[in-house]
Amino acid sequence: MRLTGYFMPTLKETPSEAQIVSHRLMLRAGMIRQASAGIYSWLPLGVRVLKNIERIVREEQDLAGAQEVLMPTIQAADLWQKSGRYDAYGPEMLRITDRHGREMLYGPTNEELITDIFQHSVKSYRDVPKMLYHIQWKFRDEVRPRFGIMRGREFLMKDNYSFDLDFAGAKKSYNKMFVSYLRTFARLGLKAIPMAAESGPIGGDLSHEFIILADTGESAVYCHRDFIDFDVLGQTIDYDGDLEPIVNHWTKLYARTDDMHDPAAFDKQVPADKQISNRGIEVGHIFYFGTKYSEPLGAVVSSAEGQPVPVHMGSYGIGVSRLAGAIIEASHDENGIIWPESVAPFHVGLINLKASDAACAKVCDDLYGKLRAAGVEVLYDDRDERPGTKFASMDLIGLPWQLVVGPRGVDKGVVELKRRRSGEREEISADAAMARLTA
Ligand code: 5CA
Repeated sequence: MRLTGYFMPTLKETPSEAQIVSHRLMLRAGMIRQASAGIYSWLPLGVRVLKNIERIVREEQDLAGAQEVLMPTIQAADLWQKSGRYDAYGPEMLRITDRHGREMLYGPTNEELITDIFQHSVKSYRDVPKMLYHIQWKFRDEVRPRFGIMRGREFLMKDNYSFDLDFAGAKKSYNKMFVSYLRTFARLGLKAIPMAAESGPIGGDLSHEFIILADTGESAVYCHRDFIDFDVLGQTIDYDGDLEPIVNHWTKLYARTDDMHDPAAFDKQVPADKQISNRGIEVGHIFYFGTKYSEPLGAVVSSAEGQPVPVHMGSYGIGVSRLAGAIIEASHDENGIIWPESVAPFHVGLINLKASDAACAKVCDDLYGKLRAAGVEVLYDDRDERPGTKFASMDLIGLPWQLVVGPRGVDKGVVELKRRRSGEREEISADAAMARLTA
């Protein structure tokens, strides 16, 4: 992509309405624009990041055996009346009336709808277990939408739902998602810590929140330092095997948010030099809630003995749009965003320091063509701007690599390759740079 033709409306000034760094940087980098309170438009750079996050979330859901569906954003009220949540959800639910006077709502979550889909088509114990997920926009009329897309009213969520014959089966599904979440967040460049949680309006009795440490987080968290030091991607996971030992390993280590925190237990279970108390951002939340929805909505299968049994369910959410902000909170410096490779909107930013110089333009055009031909995503700053402006925008948007071409280098037959994260620079030949970037 050439920057001269790209829609990336960056801001020089720090927007005064933004209180936290990720919100400021997302606005300044031209990733999002507010449409109304807690509701955002995603601009090209933001969409690229969102799609990358979605892709990783989807790959890991599929790997764990979940199947993708797509449910609508607008739901009829009747299922929610059956489950009892139509009233219980209160003013956070956006209620809509259609032209026939029918009560509808913009889904804040999908337990009712997925349970209804399931109960229509599944009758036998042979049809379970199943895990069905979608990635869809949600609406919650939050009292205090804030921090940009971090606590929005409209937001993108991955929500997965599991159906099993009994608790033992449901626990296996829960374990799959538990492990899958560790992997998903690690691939997004995050250390997300599973914390024992209360299940709130979703209901149920087994629940973990996945929380990343960040000073601007909304929850206070207390945990064992071992969570920070682990490498979950180093190990291959057999989702058909027994995941209980892995899950137990993590759930026995102390990790609690403030509402569940027990200072005496914390001191007893975690040596002082291993104690972490910080703030954190919730990026995922998993629940086992048994037959809470299957009973009222009639999701019943016949057991091997021919008895009708309501299925045991769980639901598993990831805040896909929130993650864009959470990743920035976890990875930035005073000059801007530092994207992990896996979600970066482009792999490399190509900077022509002197757009009016024919030799520079030739080297840049040539590199641009070769990089694209090799399948490397490249944003080419071909604008007629001062070098300082170009460096500043490239640092702001945080692509992993910067490839800088200037008249002095071109004379010597070299370009400069800079790593955004470390600031490390190298003068190398254009061919060597190509080799590096396509490796
Ligand atoms: N049905 C269950 C799980 S599928 C559920 O709705 N869980 S939740 O309420 O915990 O939401 C799942 C995830 O969505 C949260 O962990 C959080 O990362 C994200 N999320 C929740 N509310 C918002 C919001 N207002 N703005 C952005 N992300 C949100």
